[in-house]
Amino acid sequence: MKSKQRTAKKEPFFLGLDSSTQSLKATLLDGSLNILQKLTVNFDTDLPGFKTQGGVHRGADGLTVTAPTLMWCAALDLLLEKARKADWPLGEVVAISGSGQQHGSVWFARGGERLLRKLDPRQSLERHMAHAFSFADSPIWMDSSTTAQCRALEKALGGPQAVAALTGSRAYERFTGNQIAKRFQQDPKRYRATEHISLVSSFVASLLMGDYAPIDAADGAGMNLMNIRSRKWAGSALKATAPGLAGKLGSIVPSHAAVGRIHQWFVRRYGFNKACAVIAFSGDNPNSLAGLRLQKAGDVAISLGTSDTVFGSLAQPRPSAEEGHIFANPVEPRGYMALICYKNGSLTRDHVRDAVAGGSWSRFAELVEKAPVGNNGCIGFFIREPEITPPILRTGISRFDGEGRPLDRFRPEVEARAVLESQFLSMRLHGGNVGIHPVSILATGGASVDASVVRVMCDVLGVPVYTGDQADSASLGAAYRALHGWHCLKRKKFVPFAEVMAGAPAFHKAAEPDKAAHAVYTGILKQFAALEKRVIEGK
Ligand code: XUL
Repeated sequence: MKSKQRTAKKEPFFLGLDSSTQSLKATLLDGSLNILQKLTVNFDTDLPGFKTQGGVHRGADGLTVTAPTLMWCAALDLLLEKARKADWPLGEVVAISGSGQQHGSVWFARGGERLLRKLDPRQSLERHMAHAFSFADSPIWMDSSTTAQCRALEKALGGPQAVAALTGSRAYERFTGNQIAKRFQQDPKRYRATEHISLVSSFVASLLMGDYAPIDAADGAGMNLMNIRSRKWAGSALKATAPGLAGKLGSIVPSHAAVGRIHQWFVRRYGFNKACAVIAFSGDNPNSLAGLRLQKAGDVAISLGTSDTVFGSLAQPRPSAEEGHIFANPVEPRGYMALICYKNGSLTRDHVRDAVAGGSWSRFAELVEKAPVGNNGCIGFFIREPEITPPILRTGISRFDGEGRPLDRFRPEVEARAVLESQFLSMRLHGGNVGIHPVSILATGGASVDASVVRVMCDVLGVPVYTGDQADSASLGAAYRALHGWHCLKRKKFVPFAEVMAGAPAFHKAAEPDKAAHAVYTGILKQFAALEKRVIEGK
């Protein structure tokens, strides 16, 4: 830390927190967008008393997954303790924002608000909040125990597409509303004794400000309860979920809103400045969008990992019951973001690479080069894992020749090219279906360093591809949003995110599309969609 320089300039600092599944992280940023320091509390190893594995407890039914809420209180204390020991300039932090794993919920008992307001600096957060909750465990995004409640919501609102059109996604097991419906049905008495329900994001903000923090629109979109267009609670969804819910959820605010000032507890214990603003916390995916600076409609990231994820900003969403999610955009109050996820990502690409190229990426790239762009119309569907985009439950590889006739196998070079073309054609097709029309792509994740992967991605999608992994993008995005919210607060109006990000380091351009190759893929897309339909239907 350049402490001399700091004292001379009195530079403002910004703090981004990320309460994720396995850890609580912090990123310290200065006003010139430099990342100064990072810190992590790992739940399993730093807080072993809570006996979590990967930050969670799994139920005996194999479907229920929760986390102990008090662990998150203890983690915040420990993280700030580490920051103080590391001499972070907490007194000069002018704004804090944060990220929370999406969909998880925190259940406050009656009297919760009073406890928050009277946080006692002589006590740890864990001790002070020991009796604050009506349920000691928070259901989180890995929980898949609410299928019955999902079907009931869809039935009440007129089917999956109607739920998607209203809330941005069809009913999903992990979405908070369905988790709330389950708890109400299983334990109506405790539900009624619940004063307030927060998301993980708004919960951490509530601790910091010592009051119930509102839910922000971007994370609120992951509940199946918010009208995705008006960004207000959808009355029909609330009614179908549980009685008296509006009063337990509080209001929804834009993600850049300042929701309060830091509570005395943090001033007294850790030396924060009492003027430090708390900017609305949001979900991890919206924060990653901010961390990767996908700020204009058409800015898209493709993360190539165990699963592949496509997400980005868009102006005109097309919510779909079959594909992905539409959330409110965290940095553009009228905008949207979309997210689609594929189960078949790197493991599937690696499987084909192993089969045709003996495990070597360079040999695989040579094979891809050998086959013509568009593979003479040969198309394959590589379903190693049951796929969610689109839903294809039956695993296996389906191959077709240029006339749409099934084939048992492709030549190695055709097979190598087919797996890449198929994955990116699918992103073009299904991304387009929900309104993702890329203007530029940021490729991240392990496979984004492979030249043949980037080449095919670039030509199929037809826009420049940039690379540059941004580690801890959710925590960094939270720090960026703290800075953004602070500028909006200071100037008493919405300031475009791009304006405050102007000095951020540029990403590296890795590929420009080849127009002729892109035209070949445009010509194939219809046939790809028709064959995919056959694979889904098992014909
Ligand atoms: C998104 C989702 C996960 C969680 C945890 O819908 O369930 O990405 O946000 O990371």
